[in-house]
Amino acid sequence: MFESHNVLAALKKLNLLRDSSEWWWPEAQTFEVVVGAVLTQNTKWENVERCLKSLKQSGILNGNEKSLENIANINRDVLISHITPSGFFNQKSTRLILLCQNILKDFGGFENFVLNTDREWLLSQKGIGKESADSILNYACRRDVMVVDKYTYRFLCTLGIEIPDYDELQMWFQRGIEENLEMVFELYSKELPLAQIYSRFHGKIVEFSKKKIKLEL
Ligand code: 39A
Repeated sequence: MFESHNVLAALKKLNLLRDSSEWWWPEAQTFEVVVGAVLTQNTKWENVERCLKSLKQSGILNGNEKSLENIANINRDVLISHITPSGFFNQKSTRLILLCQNILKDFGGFENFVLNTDREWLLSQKGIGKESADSILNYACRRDVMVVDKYTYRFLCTLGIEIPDYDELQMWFQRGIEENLEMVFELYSKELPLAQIYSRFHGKIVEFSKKKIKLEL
């Protein structure tokens, strides 16, 4: 039987992230991840990219603390006009505005949110499920959690392991890495932060799934 570090080793040989950023998710560790995590629910990433581009061109997302306030205070119809390509825009606009208002109310700003939020707080927000919560925790807040989305579930199924429960699937991926960290560091020839190993592992799985090729373990 194989473990998740064997899967990482096989994926790593394919150089799937050669055109990606260090943490795979564009603008990782910024507020943009929070917006992307909500918009990417039930849609293709390419649609999310169109929305993010539109939000940036209008100055609503502008790479600093103001972005959070901009969305917390935006007129809903204006937000909808930018996020229509992501689908479910009525729901997503309401949820994104409320999420940003609650971040401001409970944390005062994005920096404090990054340091002090947790999975429980995120899951208590309307429209934030485990996948979105973990995307925010890992890609925005650098926490040691691996996102296990539908790509991850289906990918592991193709390798003969079916784990339908989100938390169990996440545990399978994380345990194989955490219990074999020395081997994982050797793969990278250096000690990457665990959070970044998870970011890149998840990114590799998504990129691999888009290619529809077979993995040789
Ligand atoms: N499905 C996806 C993605 N595909 C992605 N990227 C490419 C960069 N992100 C960040 C999230 N979900």
